[in-house]
Amino acid sequence: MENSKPNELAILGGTPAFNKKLHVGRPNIGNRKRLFERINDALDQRWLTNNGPFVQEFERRIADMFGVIHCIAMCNGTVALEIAIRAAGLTGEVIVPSMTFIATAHALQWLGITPVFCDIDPLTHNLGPQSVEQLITSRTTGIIGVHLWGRPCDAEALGTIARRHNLKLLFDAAHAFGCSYKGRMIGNFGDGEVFSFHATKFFNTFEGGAVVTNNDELAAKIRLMRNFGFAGLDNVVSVGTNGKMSEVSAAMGLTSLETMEDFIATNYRNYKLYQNFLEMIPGVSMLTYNEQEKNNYQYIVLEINEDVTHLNPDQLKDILWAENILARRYFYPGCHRMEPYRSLFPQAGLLLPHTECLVERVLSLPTGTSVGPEDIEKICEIIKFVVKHGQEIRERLIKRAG
Ligand code: T4K
Repeated sequence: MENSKPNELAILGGTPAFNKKLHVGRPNIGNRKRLFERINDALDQRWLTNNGPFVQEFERRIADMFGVIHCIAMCNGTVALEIAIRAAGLTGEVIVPSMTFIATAHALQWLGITPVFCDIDPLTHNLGPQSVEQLITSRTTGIIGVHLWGRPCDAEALGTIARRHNLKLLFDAAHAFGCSYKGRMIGNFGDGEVFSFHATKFFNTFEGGAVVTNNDELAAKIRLMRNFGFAGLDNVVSVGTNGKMSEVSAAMGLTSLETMEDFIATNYRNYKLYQNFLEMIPGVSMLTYNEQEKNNYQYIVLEINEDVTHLNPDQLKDILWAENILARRYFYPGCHRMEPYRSLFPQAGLLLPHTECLVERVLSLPTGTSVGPEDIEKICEIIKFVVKHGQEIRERLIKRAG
């Protein structure tokens, strides 16, 4: 784009750079033949759900892979969170970040528990342990850390705080499947951790999720809750819900496991390419992963410094969308600024300065197996060009708006 002019941008009347839409979270698909074989098998066996053979195999494989005792597969990550929260006995108030997908807060609210929003560390984007401790009251029963973007929380510090105050500690590990913290796989921390296998995650089961834990008692409770509290055919021993994973989802999960390392390798390749092409663009910094740990590299996250780029993430997003690059503002505007929390806790933002600042700066870019090296080079060239001409483009966008 060396000799291009701003009016060649699609948002200013030019032709979009891409014919196909590039999504954040386009599903990775494993070996179709193996998937269809498994689905055929399930159909032949006429066993479609309720702790079927594929679900059991899927659970065993995950537990073995991460060195965790129990894996309980679920229909999705949100229900897995709700069940884990209820089984862990959380009530009253639970401390969570606001910088997360809305499901983390909703799972609590759904159960009549008050989510108390805690600020993040601006460097890690995860719960700041000190801020957590300041929010503990006599009503607090637990902490839910979120390993945002797959980068682990400071599980050690949070564990110390939880023990000191006799609180339960859960982790929303929706982004952190296949990641490690201090050399140990995510899944082994706190009282339990929750994965999401939604279609948009690098590893998917169409819809799906799981709770993993090393606590036998908690696992037993979760298994009961997943299936209405049934302990035998006609024997219901406690309240439960329907959190069961279907055999089709487990078949997809088992098939995805076979190519999971390839998915990660592609994400890593993309991550390094983005890093290479985006470095030196003033005002744009890319979130990095600690390469000493295991990472899934599924999110490419930019932090935009508007003072330098002259364009805010929203304007940049609109410019990219016009080119068919469907960048996302995950997790704008923060849970505390969404309903019902905005109305319930109108002052929450006062305690969340880092969250409020960060949600105004971040932008996620497309990656995964449907994004190739040439796509990334082109995306980065556009970003470079847009930032170079930021002031002029901003003025033209403002003029155009009215
Ligand atoms: N905790 C955290 C921290 C989470 O991030 C999530 C989920 C959860 C808990 C809850 O887990 P689940 O109950 O979902 O298992 C997505 C996902 O719906 C959600 O799973 C995910 N986090 C969140 C970060 O992103 P959106 O708002 O991006 O919308 P969605 O699903 O319509 O799709 C996004 C883009 O992906 C679209 O532009 C199109 C593309 N797409 C989507 C689907 C579903 C495809 O190309 N193919 C597809 O099949 O929420």
